[in-house]
Amino acid sequence: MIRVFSGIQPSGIPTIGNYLGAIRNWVTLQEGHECLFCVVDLHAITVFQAPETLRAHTREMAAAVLACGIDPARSVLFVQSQVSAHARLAWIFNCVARLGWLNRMTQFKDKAGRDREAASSGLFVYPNLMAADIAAYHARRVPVGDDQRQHLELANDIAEKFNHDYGVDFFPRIEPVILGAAARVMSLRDGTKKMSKSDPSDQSRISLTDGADAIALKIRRAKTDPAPVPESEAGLADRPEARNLVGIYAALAGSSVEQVLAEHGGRGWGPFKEALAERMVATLAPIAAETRRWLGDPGALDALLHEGAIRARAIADPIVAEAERIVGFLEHAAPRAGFGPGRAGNP
Ligand code: AQP
Repeated sequence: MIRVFSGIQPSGIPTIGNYLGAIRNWVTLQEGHECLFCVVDLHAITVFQAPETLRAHTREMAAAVLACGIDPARSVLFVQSQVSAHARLAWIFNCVARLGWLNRMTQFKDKAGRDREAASSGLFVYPNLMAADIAAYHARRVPVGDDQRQHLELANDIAEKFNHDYGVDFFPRIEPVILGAAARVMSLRDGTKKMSKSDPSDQSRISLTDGADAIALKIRRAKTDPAPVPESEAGLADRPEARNLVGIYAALAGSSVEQVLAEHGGRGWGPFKEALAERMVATLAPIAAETRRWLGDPGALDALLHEGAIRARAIADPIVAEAERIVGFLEHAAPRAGFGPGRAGNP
């Protein structure tokens, strides 16, 4: 079975962008693939997170992913910091990737903003950690939103350079899986900017836990232009906000943009937004209820994540140990009897 890996940062409550661009495709890929899904907290701290908030968001993200339909009996769901192989391989990849490659990454430029000198060095090498996340499992398919395409190209460059520098054929090429009409959902306030869970404006996004009233209000206030809903796709040219709302509708309805425009074209945005909000509530209400149910039992959630980390380690540890051997590191010592935290004088 082909192995699939994907991750999501616990940097806030997941948005409808995360759902339509990534998580919904994860659910489909469970059929016929061996899947690993990871809450990537090491990535989240590339931008400061208050510790208690990070812990809460990590559980909320895991609960939301389960609520969306990830089945822990079929897929491995775990938290990145609980599997040390990610950080070990990321260091090796920091030494393989070239600064020039990282300088071309548009996400760093977007996230660092104008004051790049103040960004963390972790944010700059974020793509190397992402490459390590995937390579540590020899995963071949990675379902992501369109915004991650550039990082996945870089991950292939890193794997290829590792293989070339060390004269091996160890890390396989990976294939991005970018699916659907809403592979890039844009902000409700600015159709040229990606919808993000960490955007300072709550009005810019629909969160998976938003209730019916909040959804209706945010959609009603979503930016549009004065022209009505167009009757064909050509009428969406140079209208980023209109394209975004129609794209979200199509993704939720499981239809094409042309079909949506055939149904709604020529009408005003008022009735269109009402229909869009209705579809969104129908999709998100069961997800929000199931997320709350998981969050009501944090013990069960933590146990499920620990079990996931054990299963993930069983795959990643031998692969990363082999990468370390290829690089020239000495083998890890097996634990010796009598040594360990229980004995005075030993760490
Ligand atoms: N707006 C989006 N449209 C479609 N897909 C999206 N994804 C994110 N935003 C959109 C996809 O969701 C997956 C998880 O993303 P992530 O949490 O690892 O990081 P991100 O891409 O930086 O997502 P956010 O929501 O913008 O997080 P913050 O605010 O923390 O930066 C990825 O597959 C991504 O493509």
